[in-house]
Amino acid sequence: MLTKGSLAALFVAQASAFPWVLDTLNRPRDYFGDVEKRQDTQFLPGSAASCPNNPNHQGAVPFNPKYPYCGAKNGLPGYQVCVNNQVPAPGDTAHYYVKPGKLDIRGPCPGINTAANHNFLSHDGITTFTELVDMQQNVYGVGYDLAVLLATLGVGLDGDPISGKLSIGCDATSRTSSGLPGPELGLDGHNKFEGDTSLTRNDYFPAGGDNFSFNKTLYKKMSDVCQGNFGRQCMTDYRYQRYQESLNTNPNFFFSIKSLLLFGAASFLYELFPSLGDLGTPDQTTMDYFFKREQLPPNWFSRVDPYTIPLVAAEIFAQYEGHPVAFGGNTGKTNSFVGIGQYGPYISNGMFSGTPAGVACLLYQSATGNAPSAFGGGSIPTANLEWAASQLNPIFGDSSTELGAFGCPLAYNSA
Ligand code: HEM
Ligand SMILES: *[C@@H]1O[C@H](CO)[C@@H](O)[C@H](O)[C@H]1NC(C)=O
Ligand SMILES: CC(=O)N[C@H]1CO[C@H](CO)[C@@H](O)[C@@H]1O
Repeated sequence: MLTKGSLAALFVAQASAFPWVLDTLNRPRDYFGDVEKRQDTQFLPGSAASCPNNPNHQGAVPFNPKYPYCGAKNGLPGYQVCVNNQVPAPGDTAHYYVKPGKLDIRGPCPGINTAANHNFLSHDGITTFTELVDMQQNVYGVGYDLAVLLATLGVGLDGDPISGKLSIGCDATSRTSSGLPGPELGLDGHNKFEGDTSLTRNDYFPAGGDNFSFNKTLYKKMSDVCQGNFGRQCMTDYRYQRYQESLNTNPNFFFSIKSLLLFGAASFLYELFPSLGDLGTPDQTTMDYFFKREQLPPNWFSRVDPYTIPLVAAEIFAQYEGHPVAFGGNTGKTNSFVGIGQYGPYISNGMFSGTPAGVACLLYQSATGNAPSAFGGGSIPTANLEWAASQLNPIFGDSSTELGAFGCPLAYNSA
């Protein structure tokens, strides 16, 4: 088991025995085993060849003033505080649950799949930046800042910033692309947004490329650990267990700064999924609705106070500090872990060494790619990263807000 203490010892030991261990930053991405080593990617799960195509693309249900939800439309900020917001609103039949068909794309994110099943996103699974920003606010009470960050990560890493389109699962480049070079893998794309040690999804390599399907066995394990309370403590413990499993069973395990997003996603179980969000109860029945049925529970209300970037950064920090783990990866064999040594003020001796503000800054860097390739940067086209910075710089650079006061160094900040 890697604990903070044993890891520090490991680093000291390795640093003397293998002086290269602490010098991973300038290594090519394939220094770690977990590169896109997909010999024949064409017919793998998630690939373009196996991706369903629904010719009947409808788009999300348009904004209707009769049912404003949290008031978000056209990708702009909604009310932010969202009182008495029942979703779907009684009578708003356009947002009632519709089971996905065989031609509809679904992917690794239960929050997004559920929203698509309720037509807050296009039901076929080809969505847009604007739909994502509106949906997160209106359905879940996500703050505008976090809604933009997550949508930017999705579209910037896995979609097309010019068309604004994103597949919520498999590679649907033929329908998302504006003509930019390169495939747009969708949310299934590995080590862009999706990564190893997910709560209920397999790691990529042991599963032959399917890291996005819901795995019932993992869900049962999580439920066994949580015992009806999917709160912060349980997420902290279960995420740690998942890390150890990946370390021990996945020769190509890779844990980058983007993996911090997985702690963020884990916080959604207790901050966003319960009726009334953080004021509600993260119980088994609620989780069954989101993970197994991908449907909003009956008589369900969104969170009231917005879930913002500072709040999610604090949750990520708290879970990480509960069981600190090293950044790095296995190098082609199980238990062959090599840590990433130093990174700015954020990572030292492979461990996160910053504050919640530092977490927020690393989230920013995950989206704008302002990070060395050993951290999972490097494979995203510059145009995408510049676009991401143009979306996020106004939010992270507004010094009148709590987030702006974190003073994250901004990328591509010529303005
Ligand atoms: C634009 C917004 C969003 C995008 C692009 C997005 C994308 C993703 C992706 C790619 C994953 C897979 C990560 C992995 O396991 O490797 C994921 C996981 C997850 N997402 Fe989202 N997400 C978004 C918003 C949300 C929201 C608003 C919620 C909750 C209301 C949510 C709940 C979750 C949960 C619980 C997981 C973990 C699933 C698991 O590990 O089994 N997401 N999301
Ligand atoms: C689900 O996860 C378990 C535990 O990692 C694994 O043994 C099993 O093969 C996975 N099931 C599928 C269908 O991939
Ligand atoms: C949970 C799940 O669907 N797992 C899949 C993992 O990937 C393998 C190989 O593609 C599939 O056979 C499994 O069904």
